[in-house]
Amino acid sequence: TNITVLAGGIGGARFTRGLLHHLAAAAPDTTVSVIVNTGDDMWLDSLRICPDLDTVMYTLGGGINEEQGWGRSEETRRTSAEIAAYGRGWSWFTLGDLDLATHIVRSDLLRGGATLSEATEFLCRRWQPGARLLPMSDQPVETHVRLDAAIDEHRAGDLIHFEEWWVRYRAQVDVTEFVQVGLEHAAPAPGVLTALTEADLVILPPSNPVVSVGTILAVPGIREALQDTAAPVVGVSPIIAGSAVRGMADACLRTIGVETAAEAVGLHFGSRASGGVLDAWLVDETDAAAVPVLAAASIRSAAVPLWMRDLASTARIAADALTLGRSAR
Ligand code: GDP
Ligand code: FO1
Ligand code: CA
Repeated sequence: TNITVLAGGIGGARFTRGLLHHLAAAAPDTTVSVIVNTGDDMWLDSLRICPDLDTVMYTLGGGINEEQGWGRSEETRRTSAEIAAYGRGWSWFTLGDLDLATHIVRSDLLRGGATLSEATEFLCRRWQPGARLLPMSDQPVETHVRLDAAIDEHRAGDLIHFEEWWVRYRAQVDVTEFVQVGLEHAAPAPGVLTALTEADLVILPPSNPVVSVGTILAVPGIREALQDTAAPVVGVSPIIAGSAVRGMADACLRTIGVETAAEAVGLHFGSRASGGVLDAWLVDETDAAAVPVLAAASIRSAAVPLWMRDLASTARIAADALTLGRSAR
C-alpha cells in the first residue's frame, strides 16, 4: 500500500510521525511518501534554509527540538553569537550550531549542482525518517506577503519574505496577499506526481491550509494530479473549535478571507466532486456540528479528538483518518 501526505512543518511532521507509528503495528508493508512545502525556503547569506523539510526530517528522524517544534535537540548557539560579534548574522532568525551543519551540507550540495531533491535524499540517508521525503519542487518557490502598512525599513505595498513576517513580526502586522515568487517557473519535483497518481490514499495532515498545503497545491500540476488520482483524498483539520491550536494560521486565513473554523477550511479545500481536492475531512469532536454541513457539500466527515498530545493520540488520529478516507470512495 502507498500513502502520500502533503505536509508543512510541525503539524505535518507530527501527524506523519503518528501515522508511521500506527502503520508499524497495523500495516508494516505500507510505503509513505511526504510531499513537503518548500515555499518557506530562503537564502540567508550563503545558506539555503528549508524549514519544513528540516522539521519533517528531524521529527521523523529523532533529531527535533520537541519543545520548540523546529530545529535540533540539544542545540547550542555559539556560532551565531560569534557571527554576531563580527556585527553580522541574522537578527530575527536563529540558526543553532547543529542546525547550521545541516545548512552548510545542503548549501554545499546545491552549489555543487545537486537538485533540492538530491540534497534532501542525501541528508535523509543520515536521518532515516522512515518515509520518502519529496520537496514539492526543485525550483525555488518562495512565499512572500504584501504589507498593508509601512514598518521598519519596509513601505506599504512591499513584498517581504513569509519567514520575516512570521518570525520577525509574529504575523502581527496586516498583509493583503500571499505571493509565491517563482511559481510560474516551478514544476513538481521528480516523484511528486507519481506519488499522487499511484497512491492508494492521499492525506492532507493538519498543516497550515494557506502557506503549507495551499502552496503545495499551487505548484502547477499538483492540484490537477490530486483531482485526477483514483485514491481517496482525506484531510485532517488544523483548526479546532475556531482556533489555530498552535501558531498564527488564523492570520493567514484572515488574509485570504476564510473563517478560522474547521468547516470553513474544509469547504475552502472543497469536494473533488465540485472541483476541489477533498473526498473527506476529519474534524475535532468539538466541531461535530460541521459534519452534516460538509456532507451536504459532498465531503464525508467525522468528528474525533484531533489534539496531537503525544505519539499514541497522534497515531489514533492517523488511524481515524485512514478509516474515514477509505470509506469515502
Ligand atoms: P509549520 O510549517 O511549522 O507552521 O507547520 P504546518 O503547516 O505543518 O502545521 C501548522 C498547523 O498545525 C498549525 O497552523 C495548526 O493549525 C496545526 N496544528 C498544530 N498542532 C495541532 C494539533 O495538535 N492538532 C491539530 N488538529 N492541528 C494542529
Ligand atoms: N521559527 C521562529 O519562530 N524563530 C526562529 O528563529 C526560527 C528559526 C528556524 C531555523 C530553522 C528552521 O528550520 C526553522 C526555524 N523556525 C524559526 C521555524 C519556522 O521557520 C517557522 O515556524 C515555519 O516555517 C512557519 O511555517
Ligand atoms: Ca512552514
